[in-house]
Amino acid sequence: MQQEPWWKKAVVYQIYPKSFRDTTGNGIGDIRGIIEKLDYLNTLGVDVLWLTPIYKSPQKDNGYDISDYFAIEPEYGTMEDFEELLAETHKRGMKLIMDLVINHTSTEHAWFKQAASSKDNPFRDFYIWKNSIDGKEPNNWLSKFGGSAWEYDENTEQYYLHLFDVTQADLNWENEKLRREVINMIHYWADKGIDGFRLDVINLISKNQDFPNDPSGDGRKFYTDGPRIHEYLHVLNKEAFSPYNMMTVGEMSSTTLENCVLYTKPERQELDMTFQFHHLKVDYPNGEKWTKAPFDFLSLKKILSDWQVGMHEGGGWNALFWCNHDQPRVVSRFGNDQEYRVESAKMLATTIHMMKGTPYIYQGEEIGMTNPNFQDIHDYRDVESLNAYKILKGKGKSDDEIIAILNQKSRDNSRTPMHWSSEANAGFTKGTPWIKPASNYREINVEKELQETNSIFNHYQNLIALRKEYDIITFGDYQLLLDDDSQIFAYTRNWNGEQLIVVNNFYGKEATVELPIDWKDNTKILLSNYPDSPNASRFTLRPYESIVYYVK
Ligand code: TEU
Repeated sequence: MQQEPWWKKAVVYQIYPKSFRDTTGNGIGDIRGIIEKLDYLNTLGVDVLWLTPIYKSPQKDNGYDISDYFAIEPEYGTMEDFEELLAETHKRGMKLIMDLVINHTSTEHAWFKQAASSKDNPFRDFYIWKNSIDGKEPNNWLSKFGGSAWEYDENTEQYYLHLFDVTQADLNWENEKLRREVINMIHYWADKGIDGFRLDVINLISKNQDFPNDPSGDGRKFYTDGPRIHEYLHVLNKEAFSPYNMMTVGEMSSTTLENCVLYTKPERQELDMTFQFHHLKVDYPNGEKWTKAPFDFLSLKKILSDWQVGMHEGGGWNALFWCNHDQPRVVSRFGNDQEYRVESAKMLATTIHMMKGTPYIYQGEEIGMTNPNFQDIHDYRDVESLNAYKILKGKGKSDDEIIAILNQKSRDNSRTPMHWSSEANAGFTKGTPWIKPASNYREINVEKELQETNSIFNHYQNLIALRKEYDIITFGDYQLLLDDDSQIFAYTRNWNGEQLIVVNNFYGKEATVELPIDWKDNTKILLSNYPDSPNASRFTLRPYESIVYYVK
């Protein structure tokens, strides 16, 4: 058998440095805070750390607006701190990947300042500039953060494109010089010894060069998985990723299964794996995020299952996740963050970790952190949430209605400080935190989790340890069971005559289950979230009960 790449058996932990651990007292997490917690991460058992952007940035979008790719944001520390972090991570047998944000830069970046200075500046073509049409924007494309995707520049009398915030100008990938600069920049970080990259909204970098109007939509069909995306990724792979044997995971906005197979099929040499978000839109009725809505459980099962089967059959590879810095806390979203917080957090962890792909854990997920339920708009910090507030206000919604929506949907739900202890500010900072911690940190924190034997943390440790022990978790193929059951998410994994049977109750009420399986006497329970779970093909599951069976 051909040797499988190491990252197929790995578990990744995502760190949002701003909210992880502050060692200086300025209220903002920093690199030295990550170094301080490396032993904790090692105890959890993760293999790879992914840092969201720590490059120099005006922080309009918390670092996704980069003004210098070669410098560390002073709020987070120095290049020496970073080098120490990398060395200390490697010393503990873990790897480190960074965020690569190359769809756009901050408008504070030297390239943009040059580009905006005059139409004939040599950097003008690093960005996308268009004339107005009939005195208006060049087309009707919308920014993902609300409003037009075009901003008028008075000085040069043209518009520039920004698919995100107005301070995040889209780069012009048609320009060979820009592509060369990006490759040089990747070499710089690769030469420092980092182990790979998470590529931010990478499937948006190639735009339809006609920049057509989109009467029936917001323009996304003209730049999502765009015309030259596969070519660009192949070149990045050949010239930058492969020579350094880097691990790569692409964040794919509104992508398709077909494209993700193409992005990750090894022989095409593009990326190693992809994040897709369709399973995290099951609480966006008719595609609308900014509304309070329950989640559609049958769609959740179907979407995840289609991707399990489709990526397997197509020879691609999934990144598995519930949470990141753009998503609400999963226990508040698909579980129960009150009475069954512990049970449902464990159940959700098992559901995703037993699937085929590389799992990602977002800081705080491993202790069951919840949405903070901020009641005051002034507690919110996120640019997208604050824009949504203005837009919803403009549509006549009351503050109470908007707060209820943000409580469910805001990206700040996952950006509150990590709960280290029951000390002030959850042990995150001795100063004033840049965003308030959730008020439940005295009950939910790392210190407490580490003292308990059946903690959520412990459950994540077990899941990681099982992945190391049982190759079927990495390689087995996936089959959904009980497709139409509106309460149970059950599936099997099969490999080399072995079988895993994973059964999860997604609700706070009991469920009687009859598995369409020929039950074998030697079936054993590998993991469950209740003591004395049943071992049979017909049984009653308790609220949020979750069981993994193994048979050979
Ligand atoms: O996110 C891209 C993205 O499309 C989202 O998940 C985004 O937050 C969502 O569409 C808003 O509704 C990435 C980063 O993860 C995010 O933090 C950045 O703000 C964004 O790119 C721009 O760099």
